Amino acid sequence: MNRLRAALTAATLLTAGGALARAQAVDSVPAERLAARRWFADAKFGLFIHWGVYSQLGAGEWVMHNRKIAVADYEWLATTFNPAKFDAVAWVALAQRAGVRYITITSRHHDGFSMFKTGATRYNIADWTPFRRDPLHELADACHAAGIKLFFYYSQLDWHHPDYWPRGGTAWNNGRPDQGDWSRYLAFMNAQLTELLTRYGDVGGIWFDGMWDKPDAPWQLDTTYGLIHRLQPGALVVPNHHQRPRPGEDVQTFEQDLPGANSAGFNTSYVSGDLPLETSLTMNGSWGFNITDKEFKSVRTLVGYLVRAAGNGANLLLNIGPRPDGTISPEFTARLDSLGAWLAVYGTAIYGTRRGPVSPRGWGATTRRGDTVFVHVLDWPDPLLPLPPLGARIRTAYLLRGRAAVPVVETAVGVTLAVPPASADEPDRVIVVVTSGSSASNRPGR
Ligand code: FHN
Repeated sequence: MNRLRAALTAATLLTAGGALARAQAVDSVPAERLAARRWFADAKFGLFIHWGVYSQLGAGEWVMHNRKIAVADYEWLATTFNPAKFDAVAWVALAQRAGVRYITITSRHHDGFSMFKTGATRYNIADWTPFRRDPLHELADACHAAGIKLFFYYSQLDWHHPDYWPRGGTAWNNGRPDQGDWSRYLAFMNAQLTELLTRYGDVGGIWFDGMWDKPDAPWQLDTTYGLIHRLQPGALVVPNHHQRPRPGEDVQTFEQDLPGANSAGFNTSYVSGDLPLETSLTMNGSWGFNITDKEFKSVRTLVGYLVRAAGNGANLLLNIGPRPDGTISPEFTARLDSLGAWLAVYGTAIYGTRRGPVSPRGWGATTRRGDTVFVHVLDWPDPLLPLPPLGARIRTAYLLRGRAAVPVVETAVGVTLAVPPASADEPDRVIVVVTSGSSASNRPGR
């Protein structure tokens, strides 16, 4: 409690004092955070969870905005939220079966409703709803017991808080007063972040979203990032602002796109060469629970994303939208179980790897660990696969599944591998190529 009080005082001071805030600016990165970045780059697979009051309407997490729901009506909706079947241990058991190394869950989305007990507002799940429990606390306990890291998604954009003023690009007339105090809003956010970083044990990091709603507002990021890194020196700042990374940020994350791609229309083409990378992806077309969205990606497609993310040096943060009663629909659980079964066999070619010597191609991708290169053949109809030189002589090559030797022809201009025929039960034919040495770096993102 003393730790919390001290931290809250520090948060207030930091918010008030620009000079002190600048002194806290993160220019040099301490060893603990560098180690956390390496851990993150090794992890490769995370589970994203979008869950909140909006889940009740079964129309995604933007339903308040999309249906232009007034604050007063949404507040009433929140009083009925009672996810009695929520079972943190079961959620984490599913995550373990899937083979994810971390979970990132919405602590507060754009609707402004806090999914944790907070002293900063009564508009939170423990004080506002009949549920009364703090699901994030239960989830944190279950994650710690299972050795899975927990990250908190935190929306900077808020459709409910009166002090989110002036409003941003997504605003509509929802019954809030046309006035507010921005510095009070920043203090509110910093107080909540302080709670998240002092009451839930070790936290993997904070995953920010929504700054794009007011890109030019004085967000005082140095203050907030400094606060996070001071409270938990190993916690990572993951900003989903779709821009080039700034000082104090630890991961470059891309939404619905692999690093550098921009099919979603808002990702930057800049890809950091120093920071770990991440791609967040919906399993169907929605983040929050959407009862009519049945456009689920196949297991083969999801394996392809995981492999291509790793081939780009990135993690895959794969999303589920649990139901309002706390259960998880079978479309999600079945796919996660299948990915876990796939990783049980092929995980060595994913976890702890960096991107390989051949950048991702139409046929697949390469990853590497030390002197071993993993050639992931996702889509190639022919029995021979030509590659550019791998940067070191080849000592041996074999199939990951079954260990059968793979014939290789190595010349001055490249390498040709014999590829086994494609089969329905093997979305990724992985060839393990052991080379005579590697000068490849183990840096995150590389
Ligand atoms: O608006 C959000 C959206 O609801 C969701 O949370 C995704 C997750 O990457 N991010 C935002 C859009 O950038």
